[in-house]
Amino acid sequence: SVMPVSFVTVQVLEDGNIPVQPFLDACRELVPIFDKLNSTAFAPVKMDFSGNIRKIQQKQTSAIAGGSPGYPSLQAMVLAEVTARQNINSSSATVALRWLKRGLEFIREFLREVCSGGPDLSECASNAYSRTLKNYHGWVVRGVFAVAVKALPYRSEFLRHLAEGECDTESQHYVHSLMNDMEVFLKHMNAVILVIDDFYSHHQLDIQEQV
Ligand code: EIS
Repeated sequence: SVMPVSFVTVQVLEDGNIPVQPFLDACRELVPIFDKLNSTAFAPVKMDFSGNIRKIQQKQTSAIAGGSPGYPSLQAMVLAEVTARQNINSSSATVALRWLKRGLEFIREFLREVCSGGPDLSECASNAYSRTLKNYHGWVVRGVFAVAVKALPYRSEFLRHLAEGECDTESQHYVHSLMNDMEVFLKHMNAVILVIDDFYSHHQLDIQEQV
């Protein structure tokens, strides 16, 4: 495999539950890829995405520190908050996972655009944005996006960043393996996102407000 990111290891149990730790680890693995875009324009996005991960991690870590085995799944964590009426609270895992899901939806759509061959990454990102995060953003945040999108590198440079080590993005073989890996990755990532999305819809937790 040429691509390090592995949502492939995130389990969705037979009952549809998603264990917390492998999910958080997979999300965290995405951050260095965006780090390599190496631009201050991506700093707010990275902070937000990492902040969501950190918040959910803290909730799990403190449950374990308190002597419990921890939440068996993301859904159990959210439902515990809903039951305790803590889900509206801005410091809740329910809010953090809602935004993390939206970030993942954006990344999924972006990588799908890249996979289907879009040569212009700004266009890939804009298309992905229109289908996902844009709906939840007011004009100020849309402006932040417009700035970030201009800082995206060329496609070949981005593909080189996805690789584990040295590689040759001019090589057909390399690009072909990368696209294969990415498709496998996307398939797994999508399965996880759909489960979380259904869960949020089912419990009416997917609030449509704009930030
Ligand atoms: C949420 O933020 C917090 O996430 C949440 C809680 O505080 C809640 C309270 O209302 O607010 O305002 C944020 C929103 N988050 C709401 C916006 C942040 C800046 C987004 C700028 C728009 C740029 C979009 C994409 C940029 C193009 C990048 C192209 C790259 C190819 C390193 C990983 C990279 C991830 C990339 C995409 C993830 C974007 C996530 C944005 C989410 C968002 O809209 S809580 O915090 O509950 O944890 O405390």
